[in-house]
Amino acid sequence: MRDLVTNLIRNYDSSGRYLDRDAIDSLKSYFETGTARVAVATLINGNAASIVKQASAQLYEEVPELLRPGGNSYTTRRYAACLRDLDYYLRYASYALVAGDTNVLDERVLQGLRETYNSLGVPIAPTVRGIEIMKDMVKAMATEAGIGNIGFVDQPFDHMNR
Ligand code: CYC
Repeated sequence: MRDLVTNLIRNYDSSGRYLDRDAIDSLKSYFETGTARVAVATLINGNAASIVKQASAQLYEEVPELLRPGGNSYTTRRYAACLRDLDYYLRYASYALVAGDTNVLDERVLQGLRETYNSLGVPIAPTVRGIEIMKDMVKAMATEAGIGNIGFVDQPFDHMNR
């Protein structure tokens, strides 16, 4: 697991360089957004259950066949697995937001996931849509809470949806 600062120091150290202009700029923008990152993580923590619930409701409204016989969320077991997956994506997105780095997502979430989904027949497109709905909800909540400059919120969600 790496955050923006450790990742940057590790890169500069491996080539024995002092922090240059690029490094300083990137550190500056990270620290400038630090308080807002923590504020967004706090918003997510306090509203995770309702974000997952509303996002899944919207997803199933948009793609109702998921819930019908033959759909990948049909049966309570699969329905529950889908809510759990959305919750994983949201929780790990909150870690990556604070870290300012997507490495935690690669290591803990995305590794091998496509293969798992393919082998279980979990459809990727609605999963991507679910993550996008959660992103939009988090951004709307952050804006409503008066957290300015929330451009950094996109990064972890978009990274999972690559
Ligand atoms: C299953 N989701 C799984 C499985 C894994 C993950 C490993 C297979 C094992 C299991 O059923 O628990 C995902 N596990 C993760 C992730 C992590 C992890 C991300 C990192 C922390 O440890 N089905 C739909 C929706 C979508 C969905 C589109 C939700 C958005 O229709 C998800 N994932 C879904 C479903 C299953 C699943 C239904 C069960 C599939 C099955 O067993 O048939």
